[in-house]
Amino acid sequence: MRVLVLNGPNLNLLGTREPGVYGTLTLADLEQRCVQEGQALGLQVECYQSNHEGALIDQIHTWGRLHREGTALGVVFNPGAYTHTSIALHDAIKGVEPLPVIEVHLSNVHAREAFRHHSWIAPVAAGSIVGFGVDGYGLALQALARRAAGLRTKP
Ligand code: CA2
Repeated sequence: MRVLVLNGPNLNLLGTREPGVYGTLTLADLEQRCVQEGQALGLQVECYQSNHEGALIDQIHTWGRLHREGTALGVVFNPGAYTHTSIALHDAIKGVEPLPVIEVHLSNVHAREAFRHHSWIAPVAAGSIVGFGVDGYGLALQALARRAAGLRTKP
């Protein structure tokens, strides 16, 4: 089954600045790890990054259709700063329910500036994983694989 790892604005700069906050791995390293961890879980991971809100919305719509057709499991999504501003992304995710979208943040947004504490994505996400760096993406892939296998522990 296909899974999309979707990264939003400025995440193409990973590994070049702010290593204390975001780590030293580049986006290419992160994506390679996701593909490998996906393989171990039996998932076909595809990766996409954009600095443009509309391009991210288009991906959500496409993967909503693939999920309806039964070929896609879900999306692991780090919306970057759009997390805190984008009602359009909130609406896009709501518009393709029941596509499971797992929100991931490298940093612990709740331990940072107040403007990072609110997420427009969290209320429409299947769940959120924050503060575990690149490991968070692997945890999200595991969560999708477990859902697919019917192993999810219900809240
Ligand atoms: O912690 C995360 O993953 C964030 O989504 C990262 C966003 C930030 O706006 C969110 O509040 C939390 C920022 C991504 C920018 O990444 C950079 C990486 C290296 C150098 C500069 C920016």
